[in-house]
Amino acid sequence: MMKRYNVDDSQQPVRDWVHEFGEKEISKVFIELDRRPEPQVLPRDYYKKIADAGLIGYSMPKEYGGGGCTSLQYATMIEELAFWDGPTSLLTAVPQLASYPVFKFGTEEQIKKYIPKAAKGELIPAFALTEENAGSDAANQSTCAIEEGDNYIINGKKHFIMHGDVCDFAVLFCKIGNQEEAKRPKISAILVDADTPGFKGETLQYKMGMKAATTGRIYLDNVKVPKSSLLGDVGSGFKYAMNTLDGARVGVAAQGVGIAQRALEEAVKFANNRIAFGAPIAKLQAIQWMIADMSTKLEAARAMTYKAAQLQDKGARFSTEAAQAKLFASETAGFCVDRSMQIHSGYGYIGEFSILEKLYRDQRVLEIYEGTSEIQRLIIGGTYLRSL
Ligand code: COS
Repeated sequence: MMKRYNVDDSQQPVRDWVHEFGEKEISKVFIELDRRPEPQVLPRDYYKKIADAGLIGYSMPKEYGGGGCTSLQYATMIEELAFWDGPTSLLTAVPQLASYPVFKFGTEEQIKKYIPKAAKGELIPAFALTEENAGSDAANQSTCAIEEGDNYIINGKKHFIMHGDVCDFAVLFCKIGNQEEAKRPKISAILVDADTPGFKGETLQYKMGMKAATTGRIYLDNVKVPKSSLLGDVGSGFKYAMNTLDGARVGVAAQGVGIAQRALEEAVKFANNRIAFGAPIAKLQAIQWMIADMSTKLEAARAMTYKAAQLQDKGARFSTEAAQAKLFASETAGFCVDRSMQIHSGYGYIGEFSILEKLYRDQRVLEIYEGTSEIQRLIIGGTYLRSL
């Protein structure tokens, strides 16, 4: 394993912890999990193992059973998990992303109900924002809650929801009241238990990569929840969602760094061992340049990821830095996996010989989920254009 750059002393213990878990647990199962036939099923025993190791509750508050880590430590954990296996990092990140609005904006009662069990892996949360026509345009929500006495009656459909098929509860973003007159509906967040009548999850099939962490669709058909399930204030849901996504984007950036690191290490090992023209291909300048470009981009992505995490830890607004880190690190993962595959050539393209083919499929979504690269550019461009 190559030595990693740390910006402070809190990171190395996290790397060592994940490395031990990776060697002991992830390395045994990650190929098998990727190659299971459809339909994908959440590997519940494995999920529990990850939770028991403290990885799922790591960013949740200590007083509610979590690890109370900093954003920098969280990014380091996700990076190292993604080095071992992208889907395992995603299985770990999704519950933390989905729990964040609960412990950040929820009441004491709501936090107590959900967070300790989510941290232990006993309740699986989902962050239900995206709809068929509300992906990049996240505010364009159709799902609607209507007030009826002390309850909300919710109807709608959510789409591309990580763990939406298997969740025990969802942080559901929707309009309250029809708001037909409004140009932009005011979005709210409501906590919905998955065993409420009318709530149905479904697994999306034939996903390209990141298979062990399942993606779903949620149908809401006259789902009745008490008004006490409202999270925070009516109409503040969009800001809660955007705030949550800022942190989630640091996590995706960290996944990019981890996958890029793995691609680089696989390339170096291969280049030093593969003999062509009578010597290891590492002796060829064409290969050396690829390694140089991969490692340079990787280190830049790493520095940007830690910068965004450190800003989050300081309590500063970090939306732009998170978008920059996510954009650059996800594109870097794509670049490094592609170059590593080129170095491996046929040994990269065919999964019998290396994990490059799997890395290729796993990394592709980094430029899509938690806001596409185009959305990140829109956020970044907007900030700079408003800055003078
Ligand atoms: N944190 C806190 N508040 C934020 C915010 C953030 N990161 N981003 C925006 N807001 C606030 C704005 O300040 C604004 O508030 P006011 O109305 O009080 O001024 C409000 O939210 C609306 O912001 P904006 O006008 O910028 O929203 P837009 O609808 O134009 O779009 C984008 C914003 C495109 C950036 C947003 O819709 C987005 O991120 N889309 C991608 C969603 C996504 O990542 N989906 C992936 C899957 S979800 S798991």
